[in-house]
Amino acid sequence: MGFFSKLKSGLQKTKEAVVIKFEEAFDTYTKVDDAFLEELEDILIMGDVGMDTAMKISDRLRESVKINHIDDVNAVREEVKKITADILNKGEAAHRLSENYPLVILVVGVNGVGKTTSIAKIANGLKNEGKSVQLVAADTFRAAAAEQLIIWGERIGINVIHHKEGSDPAAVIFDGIQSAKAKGTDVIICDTAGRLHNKKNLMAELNKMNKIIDREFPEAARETLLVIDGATGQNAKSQVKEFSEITDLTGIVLTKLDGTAKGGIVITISDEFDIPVKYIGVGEGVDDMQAFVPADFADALFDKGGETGE
Ligand SMILES: Nc1nc2c(ncn2[C@@H]2O[C@H](COP(=O)(O)OP(=O)(O)O)[C@@H](O)[C@H]2O)c(=O)[nH]1
Ligand SMILES: [Mg+2]
Repeated sequence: MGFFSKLKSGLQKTKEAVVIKFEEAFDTYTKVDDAFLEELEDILIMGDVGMDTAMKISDRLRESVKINHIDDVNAVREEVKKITADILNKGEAAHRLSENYPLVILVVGVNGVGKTTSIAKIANGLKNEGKSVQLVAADTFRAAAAEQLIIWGERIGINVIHHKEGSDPAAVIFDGIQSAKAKGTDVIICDTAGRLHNKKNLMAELNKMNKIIDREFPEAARETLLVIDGATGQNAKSQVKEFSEITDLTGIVLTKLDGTAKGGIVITISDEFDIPVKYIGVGEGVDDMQAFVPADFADALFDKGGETGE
C-alpha cells in the first residue's frame, strides 16, 4: 500500500464519521449558499473537530467563498482542505525531527497512549534512513515496561539500555548517554513513565532526566515528544495542556487514529497549541507510523470517497 492510501485507510473511521456526511452535503446541495455552509459547519462540529476550531474553519470558508466567488460545491472541498492544512501547518521544518546529531529524544505521555510502540516505530524508521539508534528504558516504574521495549529492540535490531525495576530513570539515561557517546550513536530515544496523577513527582523526574542530559551531553540536539491517544478525543487537549506545564514539548505524536472516528482532534490540537504534530500512529505494526505532513493529512481526511483507492 502506498503512503497516501495507507494514510487514508488509517483515517477510515474518521472519514466515515465526518467525510461521508460531507459527501452527502456535496450531493444534496447544488449551490454554495448559507444553508450549505451551515450544514458543513454542523458536520465539523459533530465530528470531533471541536466547536471553536470548527467555527474558525467555517468562518474562513465563508470569507473565501465571498472573496473568491466560489459557486461550485466541489470547489468548497478544495477550500476546506486548504484551510485545514493551513491550521495544521506550523512551518515546513517544524513537523520533522531535528536533523542535528547527536539527538536525544525524550518521549513522554500518560500510560497506555502508545509511547513504547511509537518509540519502536520511530526508531525503526530512523534506522531505515541509515541512522544509528540507541533506546533507553527510562520507564522503570514497571518491569513490564522495560521488557516491552527490549522485545521491540530485538525485533527491530536496536540496542536497549535498561536497569532493574524501580531504579532511577535518570541513571538509565546516564548509561544510555555514555553508551551512545562511546559508539558515536546518532539518536538516543528515551522511554519514560507517564504518571500524570502524580504531577509533582513526574515533573521532578523529568527535570532530573533533563539535567543529566544537559550535563552529560550538552552538545546533543534535543526533542521532547508528547504521545497522545487520538481515540481520547477532546480529552487529549487536557493532556497537552498538563504536559506542556511540566516540560517544554517540541512535538506531538498522535496515536491510534486507525481505531477512532475522532481524528478531527488533530485539527483542534494544532489550532489550540503552538506545538507541531510530528507523527501519527495508524496501527500497531512497526510500519504503522507516518511522518505528519499537514497538506497530506488534510487531503487524506477530506478526499472524496470512503474507500482507500488502491
Ligand atoms: N491501533 C493502534 N494501536 C496502537 C497504536 N499505538 C499503540 N497502540 C497500542 O496501544 C497499546 C499501548 O501501547 P504502549 O506503547 O504500550 O503504550 P505506553 O504505555 O504509552 O508505552 C498497545 O497495545 C499498542 O499496540 C496505534 O497507532 N494504533
Ligand atoms: Mg510503555
